[in-house]
Amino acid sequence: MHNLITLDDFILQRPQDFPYDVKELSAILEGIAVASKSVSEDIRKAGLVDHVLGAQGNTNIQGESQQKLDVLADEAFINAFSSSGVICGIASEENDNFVAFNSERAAFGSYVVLFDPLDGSSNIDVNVSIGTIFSVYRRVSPLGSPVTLDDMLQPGTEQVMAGYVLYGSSTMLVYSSGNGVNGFTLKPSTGEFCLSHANMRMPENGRLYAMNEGNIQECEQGLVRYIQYCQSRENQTGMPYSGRYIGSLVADFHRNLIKGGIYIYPSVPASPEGRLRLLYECNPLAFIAEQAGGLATTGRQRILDIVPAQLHQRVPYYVGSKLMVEKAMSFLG
Ligand code: AHM
Ligand code: MG
Repeated sequence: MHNLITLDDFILQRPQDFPYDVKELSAILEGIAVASKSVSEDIRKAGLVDHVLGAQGNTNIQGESQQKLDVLADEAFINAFSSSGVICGIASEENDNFVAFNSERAAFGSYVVLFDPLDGSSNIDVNVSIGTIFSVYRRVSPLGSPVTLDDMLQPGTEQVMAGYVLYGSSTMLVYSSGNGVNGFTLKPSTGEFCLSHANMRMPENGRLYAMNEGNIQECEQGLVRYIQYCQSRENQTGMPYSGRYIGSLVADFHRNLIKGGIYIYPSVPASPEGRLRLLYECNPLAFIAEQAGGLATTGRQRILDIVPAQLHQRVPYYVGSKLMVEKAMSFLG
């Protein structure tokens, strides 16, 4: 292992990758790195200590049972963001409302961060990969004033940075500030994220599809026919595609980013708008997908063009290799 480039060095070597002050970008990523290392450590010792595994005993605003680790991760990221000096407020999947940071320094911060502190909660207790997803915007309210809901409800096209941390067999941070996608692996011996996946590109086509097929009989006919197409010899490979569903969006997305594939969470009767949240999950991964040459849509509309109406809004989600998403959309009509 020679000449590893750390995340800090990488940012400073490429100021042109960020349209605003690169020191601000650095401060935000530093917060993400610090919080994700602490979450990663908690995950690695889950099962050995009492405070990590299991349910917290609360439900979040979406009626989902919160896991202890959801809450620990939420607190770790909020602490890191509130002390960054450049972030004036956040919204998180685990909090009912957005949070304004009240210190004088934070009030003059130019950015808001929207995030899912721990995605794939149902996988926490069974030692399967989980992740953190984040999305960064410039505030639209005046500097020095309290952050507003309008700062949070911006379309995904306004993101200035987005990314995710995958707590997998290694811990990885993948982000884009609008000039390509780069991935960093946490080096356990030094505790630093080091460049491991430079200029990530999503293959234009693939032969992996990921969806919860337990729902297939309840899905619209176009999607049923697309899944049949994936399973047939009629597709471009002449062989059935492979189904791969981890049930952790970050892990399913990351695999498809590297190998090519499509991830689908459609409208189903129990969740007519799908399950995934536009602001915390769909927009940031759509930004990464597009920056890597992929596509993200509701099946009918580009995700990044949606003007959000609510913090916890959900949307159907088709994301992955460009030709696969286009093909799926052609079945939906
Ligand atoms: P979460 O943020 O509460 O963990 O929910 C999002 C997760 C995704 O990671 C995953 O792809 C999906 O929900 C799984 O849902 P299902 O169990 O319905 O397949
Ligand atoms: Mg989630």
